[in-house]
Amino acid sequence: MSEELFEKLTQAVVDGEPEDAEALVEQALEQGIDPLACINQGLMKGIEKVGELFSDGRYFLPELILGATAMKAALEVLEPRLIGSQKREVLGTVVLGTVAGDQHEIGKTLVGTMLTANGFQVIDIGVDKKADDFVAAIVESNADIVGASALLTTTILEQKRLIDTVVEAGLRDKVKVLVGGAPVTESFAVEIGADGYADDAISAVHVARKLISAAE
Ligand code: B1M
Repeated sequence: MSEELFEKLTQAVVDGEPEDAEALVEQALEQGIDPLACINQGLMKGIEKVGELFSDGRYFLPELILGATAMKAALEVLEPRLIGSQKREVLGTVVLGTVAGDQHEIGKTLVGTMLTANGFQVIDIGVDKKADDFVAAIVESNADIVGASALLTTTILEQKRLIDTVVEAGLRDKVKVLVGGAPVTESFAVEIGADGYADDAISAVHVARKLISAAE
């Protein structure tokens, strides 16, 4: 039963149908299906397919935008369920954003949701943010971790620029740097001097926890 629903969810993203995607996740939640399973087994497959069709030249920018709109509509329904309502001890503060020149927000937002759900206070500064914007938010919030997302091979070097700017601001001993995004790899993270790398939202939580306990 849930397999069929996940397939429909995948298709709603591929077809760029936000209303269908929203209705399907509402149906899934009513049936007690795990919100994370809706993301991993339904929505992610859909957006990956959209990316493939775009790479193959069968989809163009409008279809890419529609696919993302459908995914975002479904995620907005799921997010409150992921976060829950109980008050917890705050594990640490994370400034999170997508780097300059990069408009991709879905993965960054999902990372923020999972961090929030797991006890972090997340200051989401949005997309297309310069290194200076991250640094200003770190200073303002006294953050423990800064997280930078990058989805384009042309923007991943902004993560290095962020680290350089954090060093120049004299904050490198105070804040840990976490990087991620589809083209980012563990070896790239090591090469630019980041403290942590995560390939998905769940591992971002594990890495953030390790970074906090290493700093204590
Ligand atoms: Co664009 N796009 N896009 N796009 N887009 C990609 C990234 C691409 C791979 C598609 C393709 O060609 N197959 C390609 C990049 C190629 C490259 O660089 N080598 C691409 C391109 C080319 C472009 C444009 C240049 C297209 C154009 O204009 N001609 C343009 C660039 C705009 C810009 O940013 N300046 C563009 C635009 C867009 C839209 C705006 C239309 C839309 C984004 C809408 C939005 O976010 N509001 C979009 C989309 C949707 C995609 C794809 C299809 C999906 C991205 C996504 O949301 N994935 C993408 C193809 C793909 O990735 N398969 C593609 C779902 C999301 C949950 O996964 O973001 O990977 P992801 O996040 C994961 C992990 O990476 C990780 O955890 C997340 C959850 O598991 N993670 C972190 C992410 N950030 C992290 C941070 C961390 C830790 C983990 O710590 C801080």
